[in-house]
Amino acid sequence: MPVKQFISSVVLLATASASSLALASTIELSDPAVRAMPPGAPASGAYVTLTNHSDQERFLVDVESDAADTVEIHISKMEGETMVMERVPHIAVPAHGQAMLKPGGYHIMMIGLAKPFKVGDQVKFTLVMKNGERIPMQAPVMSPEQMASYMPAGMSMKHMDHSTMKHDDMKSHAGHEMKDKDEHSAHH
Ligand SMILES: [Cu+2]
Repeated sequence: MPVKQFISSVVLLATASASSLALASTIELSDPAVRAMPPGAPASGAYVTLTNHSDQERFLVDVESDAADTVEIHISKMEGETMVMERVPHIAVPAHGQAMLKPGGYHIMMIGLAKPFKVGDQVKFTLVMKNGERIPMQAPVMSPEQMASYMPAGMSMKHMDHSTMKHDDMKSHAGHEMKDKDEHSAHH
């Protein structure tokens, strides 16, 4: 690269980083969660919301963790009456948009757990993007009750499953969970 051009790109870079701290990572993670499983359970799932602050579509292509032998990106979907899971090659995060990994949809599948996940434990992951970026993530292990009401921020009812049965189910769970949480915090 000619020196002059090199200098101008350095200046550009410096300007960009001054105006935006997000230069290092344009992907923001929120609401990380790992599902607690009973001892002996062979697998569990992890969830997170990725927000893309850049003008380019980004792709989550891999997830690494020492907490399980195998970590894969999956999607859950209905096949007739049955919920099935499938491995996917990537999850797209649209420019200035979000990708939500959540129960019943995209998730991080952990198979062969190194040790049982206890509620409150923190599990470490590395999210690998298609452009080579590696994003560290730490996710708390959540109880079944917490998972029942787990809903990523910014997710509204209209984004959810449109079957009315599911809606009613979710609502009643959410209501129960509120009470459960209050009881929990009173005990602790
Ligand atoms: Cu799965």
